[in-house]
Amino acid sequence: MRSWDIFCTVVDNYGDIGVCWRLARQLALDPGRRVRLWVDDLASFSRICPEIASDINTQHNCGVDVRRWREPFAAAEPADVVIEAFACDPPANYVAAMAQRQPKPVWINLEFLSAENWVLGCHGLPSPHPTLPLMKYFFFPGFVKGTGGLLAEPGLVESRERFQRTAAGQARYWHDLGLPAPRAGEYQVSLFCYPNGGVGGLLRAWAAGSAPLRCLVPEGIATQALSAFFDTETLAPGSVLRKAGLEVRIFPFLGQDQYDRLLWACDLNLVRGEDSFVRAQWAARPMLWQIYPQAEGAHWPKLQAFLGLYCAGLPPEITAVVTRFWLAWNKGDEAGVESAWAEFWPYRLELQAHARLWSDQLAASGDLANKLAQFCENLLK
Ligand code: TRH
Repeated sequence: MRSWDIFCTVVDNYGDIGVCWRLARQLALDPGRRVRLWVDDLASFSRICPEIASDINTQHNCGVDVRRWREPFAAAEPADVVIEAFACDPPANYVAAMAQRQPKPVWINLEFLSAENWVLGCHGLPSPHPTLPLMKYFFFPGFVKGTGGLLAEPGLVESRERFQRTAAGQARYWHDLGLPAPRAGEYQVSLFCYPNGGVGGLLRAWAAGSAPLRCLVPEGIATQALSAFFDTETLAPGSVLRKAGLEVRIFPFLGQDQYDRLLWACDLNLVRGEDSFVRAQWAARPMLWQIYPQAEGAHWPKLQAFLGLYCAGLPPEITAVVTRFWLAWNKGDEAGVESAWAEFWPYRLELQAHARLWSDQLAASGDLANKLAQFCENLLK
């Protein structure tokens, strides 16, 4: 039996815990592993997994031993494998205990996702601790062979295929969300973004479109733009806003699995950050990504690097359209987004086919949890 400890600090938003929770759940599927997940913010955790109580120090869910990470950190026996997510620094007394342990734990820093080329040169590199007899390894997720891959639970592609093929399953899904089934010919779009000046441009384009479009928005997202466009302050879960062919529905934040299905059910997904971005790729549907904005524009090369990979299989004219749309969206350029939509959406069938090919390509290069487990097993030998 191998023990694993995963440490997660919630810096902001839901991506940190979103990634750690997926990883912990998948690792725990193997009966040969005992997985503990240390999280410093259970309130954020409970939003993506409503079964998690935000005021309990120790709880079990999906085979994972979930612990509240509090300082001062009470002594805990270090695990065989210790994962710190996104360089979050495990507690000092825990690290000291790791140094005492024989054999030493395998210590991994699970890094942020990037499509940049340098990742290939850094994935798997060791880094000795400055003062303790410990080695830490950098594990980089990625989109290509030679990286750590992307999180994908077993059976993901098959479940998605089944869901997208069966109208009854989708009808049940909409019903369970408390939403009417889509109207005939109506496009479904999910919208999850940071505050973005481009939202107004999209709403205008959608309302003016020749086909009906339903936009599904989690509570608290794009509130300013929605209030301004629909001239209302009333934006709560259950709100329905309408203008011409556009209908916007606000829904309560969903559990992670339900959110994944929303992405499967939509014709286009607007996603952000890291985890919803990855899930949109697994949804095999056209997408628009708002990257997490970083100081001094450090996110722009990351966005370009991803576009370079993602668009490699597309004809040049579609690449140009996708690039214009994604750049305008990430700049929050309202007029640019509105005009980019007009050239983007006519390519939806090509983009749909491409999204499926892209997902197949990702699936062929192996998933992160398995690659990570293999990497650690080799070090534990
Ligand atoms: O919430 P985010 O903006 O997280 C970000 C990024 O990860 C970023 O890289 C990181 O630096 C920053 O946090 C600290 O976006 P992300 O990554 O998509 O995470 C959102 C999570 O929330 C994801 O696991 C999906 C989940 N989610 C639900 O479970 N239900 C929902 O209704 C929605 C909208 C999202």
